[in-house]
Formats: sequence, structure tokens, C-alpha cells
Amino acid sequence: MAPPSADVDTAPVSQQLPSKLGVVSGTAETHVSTLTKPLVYSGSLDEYKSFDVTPVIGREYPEARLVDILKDDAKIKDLAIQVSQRGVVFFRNQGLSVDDQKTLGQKLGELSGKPETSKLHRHALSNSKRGIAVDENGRLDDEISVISSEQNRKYYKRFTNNSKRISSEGWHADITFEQVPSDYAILQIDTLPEDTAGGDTLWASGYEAYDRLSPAIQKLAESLTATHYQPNFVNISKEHSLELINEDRGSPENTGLDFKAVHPVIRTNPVTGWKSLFAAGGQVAAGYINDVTERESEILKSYFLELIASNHDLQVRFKWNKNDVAIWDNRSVFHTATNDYDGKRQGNRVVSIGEKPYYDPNSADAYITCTTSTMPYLAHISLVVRDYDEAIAFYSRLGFTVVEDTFIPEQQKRWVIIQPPLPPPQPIRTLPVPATETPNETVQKVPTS
Ligand SMILES: O=C(O)CCC(=O)C(=O)O
Ligand SMILES: [Fe+2]
Repeated sequence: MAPPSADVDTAPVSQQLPSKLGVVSGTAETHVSTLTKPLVYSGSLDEYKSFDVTPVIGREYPEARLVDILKDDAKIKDLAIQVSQRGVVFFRNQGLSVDDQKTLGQKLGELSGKPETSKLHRHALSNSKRGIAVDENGRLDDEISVISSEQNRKYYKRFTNNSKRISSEGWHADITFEQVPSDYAILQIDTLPEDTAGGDTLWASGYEAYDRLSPAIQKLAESLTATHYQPNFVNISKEHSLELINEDRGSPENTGLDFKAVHPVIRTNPVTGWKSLFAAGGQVAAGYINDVTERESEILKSYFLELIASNHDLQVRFKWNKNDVAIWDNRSVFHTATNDYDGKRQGNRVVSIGEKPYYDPNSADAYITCTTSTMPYLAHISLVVRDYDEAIAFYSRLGFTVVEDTFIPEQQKRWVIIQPPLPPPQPIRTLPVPATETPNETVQKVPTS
């Protein structure tokens, strides 16, 4: 691994102002989202029963059928928005066919603005060459990565029985070593270990992890990029004499056997417009934060991993039944498998390629967007009047009282505040107000000009 260096003269991402979502000024407009603003959910999925699995992350549709949603592009688009907002969405007992799973994977991205050149990912290692059938007819398909306990135990040390040292090492987002990585992933588990619990999957919110950074560290992180690196595939291919897919892995840019890519540490999700921590977990374990010292890189990586692994209140844990489906947004959540069972567990995963990751300084903090998208309370209303005294007389007849009437000499203006006769209306709010804040300024302002 090339060590990070404080001497490398690279302009921080935040200094390269985007002119359109994902377009950095002066660069070619390739592999960028076609969206010019975040998408708004239309409500088309409200006909299905659903619930938030935790306040921060995860929604479950316990009864909806994905084959029905697939018939309606408006619903697929709304599903993409739900997945991007909630991070991961669960559907029970689907039995989705391979073709339907692939169509859904491609359409989720297409209908939410992914570039035309982005298709479904072909995994360099977990592809048809490993000879695992994706259906009961023995079909082999490069656009499905089979998630197989047997394959994991064969190739990855982390999945061997004696490897449960620090399981938080498993947190990752999929295929971020690609130049153009994933937007959405769909996993359907069809085989579970018999007569035993185990094999749950956990997801953690990158939006919330970003939000837990102090403003000063947020600013620092927003100015940084990271090198994502996955050396395992080449090592495994040498050790087991395996051929890897080395070209066009779902985007013309996803080529070669480097498995190394530079992406912003904080990433904007074009569908929500929210900022998310992106450089954390397995994808940067062998990589590094750029433009800082090696030690600083290690400290930052370890703190970012701690944020997602140690905060159980930004995680959701899913217990699979046969043919359950999870759909997640690889731009804004991390996930990890749980290696706590001995039997066979298997499923099909479709990974869609999205846009080239970017950071837009004008994008929003998910917490602020979610908590202020409705007005917390109303303090003042300005009224335009012809004459102050005439207006005061009029509103006095209606029972208003004057609470302030001052002349501001610097502005040569009169400042008049009147209050309605009734007890102050209850503030309209969606959040508890800190104890120091008094929410009863329900006065009316008469304009000062
Ligand atoms: O096996 C699991 O639970 C998740 C595996 C995984 O990382 C994936 O499907 O991307
Ligand atoms: Fe994964």
C-alpha cells in the first residue's frame, strides 16, 4: 500500500464546486447522476403496510410483493427513494426470480437518475466462473453474485470457524474499489442453516454516522478523499488459481485488476441530497485517507469504523427467513454478515452500478432535513400596512395589544409588534425544544417600512 502523504498536492474535493449533481467543474460529464435535485417520494407505496424497523434506519414491507411493484415504474422509483432515505428496506417471503431481481436492480438506479453507462455489476471473483448455479435449473449468470457460506469459508479467512476475533471487521459497503461503484444492492437469501439461529445481517447508517461528527471534524472530513482498496481478490486468485473478470464490470470504467479507487470521504447521495460518511470499514481497511500522515489516516479510519460499529442506535439487524429480500443503498449505508453458524446459507445478490461518487458542499445533513422539513413553530408574521397608527387602531379594535413600538434612528424606521388577544397559540413543532429556548414569541410584527 502506498502510504498517505501530507505532501501530495491535491485540491480538496470541497474546493471543486459542482455545477450539477455529481459534476465537478471542469470535468467531463460522464458517469454522473442525471438528477439536478433530490427526488421526492410520491406516496405510491403507501397502499402497502410498512413500518420503520428503527427510528434511524430500515423499513419493512411485511406483505408487499416485489413482482407487483415491478409492474409500475412509479412504484419502483418510490422504492428507490425509500431505500435511499431509510438506508435498507426489507420484504418478506418473495421468491423473486433471477430475471425479476436483475430487472429491479437495473430499474431502481435507472429511474432514480443513474448514468446511462451504469448497468449491473459483474463481480471480479463471485461470478459464474465459480460454477455456483443461481437457480434450480443450473443457470450461471455473471450479473448475480452468489452469497454462499461454503464459498466464503473456502476463500475468506474471516469466515473460517476460528476467525471470530473482532467481528466489526466485517462492516463494509459493496464494491467501493470500483471507479464507479454501486447505488443499490438486492439480496435474496434462499437457503438458511437448518434448525439453528444465526446468519443475521446488520446495516448501519452513513448519514447518521456523518451527523455524529462535530462540525469541525465534518468540515475536515468533507475536504478529504480516501483510497479504497481490495487486495484480497488478486491474492485469492493466485492462491486458488482462479480467473478474475477484469473488464467492464457494469461500467466501462470498472476495468483492470487494481481494485483501487479514490472517492470523497463524505459523499452526497443524489437521490436524497444528504451527506453520508463513505470512507469507513472494510473498503478502506487496506486503503487510506489521502493527503494526511499515515498515523492520521489510521486514527481517522479507526474513528470512522468505531462510529458505525459501536453505535447500535444507528444500526438495524435483520433476521432472515427463506426468500426474504433486503434492498440497500451502498452509497449511504454499511453492512456486515454474521459468521455465527455452521450450516449452509446461500442467496443471490444483484449489485447495480450507480454514479461516480461526489461531494456537493451544498448538500444537506439528513438530520437537519428530517427534523426541520416541517415548521417547528411560528414566531412572527410581517404585515405590510399603509400607515402605522391606522394599523394599530385597526388591530386594537380586534383586541390586539401593542407589545413594542420603537423608532430605530439608524434605519429611520418604526418597529411595531402587536400580539393577538387570545392565549398564545400553541407552537407547531416536531421536535422538543431545548430547555433554554422559550417558544412563546407568538407576536405579530407590523412592518417597519
Ligand atoms: O451474507 C450476508 O448477510 C451479506 C453479505 C454481503 O456482504 C452482501 O450481500 O453484500
Ligand atoms: Fe456486502
